[in-house]
Amino acid sequence: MGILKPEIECASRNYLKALQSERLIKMVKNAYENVPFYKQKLDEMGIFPDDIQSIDDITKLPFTVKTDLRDNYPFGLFAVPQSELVRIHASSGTTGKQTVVGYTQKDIDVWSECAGRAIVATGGNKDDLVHISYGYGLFTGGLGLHYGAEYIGATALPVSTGNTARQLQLFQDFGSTVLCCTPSYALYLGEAIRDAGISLDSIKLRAGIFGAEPWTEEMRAKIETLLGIEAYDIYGLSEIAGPGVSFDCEAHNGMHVNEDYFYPEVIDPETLEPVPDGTVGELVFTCIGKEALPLIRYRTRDLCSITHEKCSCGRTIVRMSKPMGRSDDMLIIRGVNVFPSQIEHVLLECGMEPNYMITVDRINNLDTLMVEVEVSQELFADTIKQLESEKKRLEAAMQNTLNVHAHIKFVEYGTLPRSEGKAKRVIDKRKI
Ligand code: DLL
Repeated sequence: MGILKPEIECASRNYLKALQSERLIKMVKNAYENVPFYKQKLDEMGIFPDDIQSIDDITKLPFTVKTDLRDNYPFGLFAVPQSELVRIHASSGTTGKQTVVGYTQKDIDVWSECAGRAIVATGGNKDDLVHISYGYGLFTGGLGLHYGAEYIGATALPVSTGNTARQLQLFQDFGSTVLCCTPSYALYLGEAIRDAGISLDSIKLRAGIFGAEPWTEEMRAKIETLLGIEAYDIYGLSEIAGPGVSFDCEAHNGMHVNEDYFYPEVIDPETLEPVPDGTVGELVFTCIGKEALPLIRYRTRDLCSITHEKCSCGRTIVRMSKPMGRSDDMLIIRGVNVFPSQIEHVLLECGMEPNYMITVDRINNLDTLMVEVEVSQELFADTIKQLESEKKRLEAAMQNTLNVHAHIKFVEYGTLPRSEGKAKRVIDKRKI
């Protein structure tokens, strides 16, 4: 498969380290001189830009968290005046003010290149018609992949989300080759193709670039079958750039971090100390190649591990494992930590449909966990006795993996809400 920038993506570790050191020194200076928040923080800690001589000095620097962005809403952490910005994006999150991010022209170029690397890693080139069904707007998904597609000279098709019938029509009429959207929407599009009786031979899709939410390997297999494509993961967050912070290659064995621009660390979220390769912890990024928003050691809340081992695809840049969830998505049920992705894993492993809804409640001071899952038409037609035994099998599998009891409730196919963007799969009534 293709590699857009082999001189970086396959560079020696020494070369990368030298580049990162040079860029870190420059960015810390920029942050110190142009962002009063960082000047104050570093002054308080008695650290000065000159103390940073190489990338290894990064651990001397303070962390940045989401509330720092919110406290300095909207433009307080920007290192350039608004006249230097060419774009603003924002992410809504579930609570509080929007998190606002800005880009200079150079930042947009960097981000487009990173998204371009992700498309090229799927075998993408100028002959591709990149069908973008991520949302366009303040969300970074749509425009991120759009600029990535144009960067490599492919044809961008800015369909955005929604109007599923039109999406299918365009697949057939325009011959889209690469689909970009959330994995939950990809699944929905796949189901829609199947339900409409459209033959996979009549569409030209060959690859999909899916991200913006956690998804399991089982979900990947399901989407690949429904759409007749190879599915690639893509990771990113608006604070750091958007989609393309890291991306999947043909090995599908972790996502390659564009570490020449976004330097990753994994820390223990309790002690805040870096953990060794292979150990799961919280992912932290430093934007060593950005001008407008030079975030230092930004705590993503995403939980994963990293490895510096060379990949079979030839790339040497660090790989991160699929984020299993965010520390703030983790449910604590009767004291046991449960991630929605574990529930998805069990359901798909047991042959169920990946359409489910998790409801957590507290009844008589006891937490309860209910998983509604859609069943296929065939299963729904089964006798009550058969359904009951299927339910028992699932509940046992859940207990095994989660170590807590999950009550399974079967619902008819097509009755749970479908998502065009990030799927909402958890209702926690305990907070209400
Ligand atoms: O979701 C950017 C994006 C757009 C990424 C399109 C990929 C594709 P935010 O809205 O700021 O940005 O949300 C970022 O989404 O911290 C993760 O928790 C989660 N996330 C993003 N990609 C993945 C992925 C965009 N591939 C937050 N796997 C991140 C798991 C993901 N979680």
